Amino acid sequence: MTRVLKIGGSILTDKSRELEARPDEIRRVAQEISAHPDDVVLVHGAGSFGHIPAKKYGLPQKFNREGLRVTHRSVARLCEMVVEALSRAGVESLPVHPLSCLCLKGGRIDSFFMEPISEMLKDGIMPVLHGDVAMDITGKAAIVSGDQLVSYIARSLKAEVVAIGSNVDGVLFSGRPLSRITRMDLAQVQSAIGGSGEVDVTGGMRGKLLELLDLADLGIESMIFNAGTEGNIARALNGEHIGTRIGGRK
Ligand code: IP8
Repeated sequence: MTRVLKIGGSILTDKSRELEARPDEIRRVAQEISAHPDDVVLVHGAGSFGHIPAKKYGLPQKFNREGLRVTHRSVARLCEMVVEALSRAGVESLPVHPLSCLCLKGGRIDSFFMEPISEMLKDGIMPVLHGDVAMDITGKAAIVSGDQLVSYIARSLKAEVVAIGSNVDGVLFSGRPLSRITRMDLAQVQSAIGGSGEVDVTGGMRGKLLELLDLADLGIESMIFNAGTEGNIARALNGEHIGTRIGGRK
């Protein structure tokens, strides 16, 4: 059973301070993942390691070579912390940097060399990807969000569990998490669904939802849940329904 799990940068970092990791949370997340480590592709958000430098250098609107280097190296450092924490929790994982294995076209993934990911899974290694900067064949360079990665990887591996862990209880409507949302509900709830409260260059909750609705159009259900609540990550990996389900039938 292939599972694609994303842990938001708001869990792993303090999104209001550049390069401010939350080591205790990184450790807890790694511990929870270690309860169900098989066939999991892990994607993590960039948090303050990506969004703050990206904003500072005007990415993705402005092409800036230094900005690309600084932002990539910064998110790669966060990825290293996650891999290290997984290793301490007894999970063998390897970093897979999107910048080095995919190309965008107009901000969307156009080609993605996925073989290393499939081979790692076959060999019992958890691939760890992250939101990153990436080269774009139409616009020099852009940003690929962890949410877009989740959607692409889930589609390509025909994942059975697809879960995005954020710092809220799901897609909130009038302050409460919706139990399920389909494309038919979008018009009704769209205006109530926000971006992110913090610096966020990839669209916050709205961005997540649109990626996952595209996946639902292909018949792959997913969920958005609160990864800050202890036990939820293990539950999500176990296939339990928590937070908001995206797609499927009412
Ligand atoms: O945190 C953003 O990825 P996300 C990537 O998954 C960068 O939206 C570099 C800001």
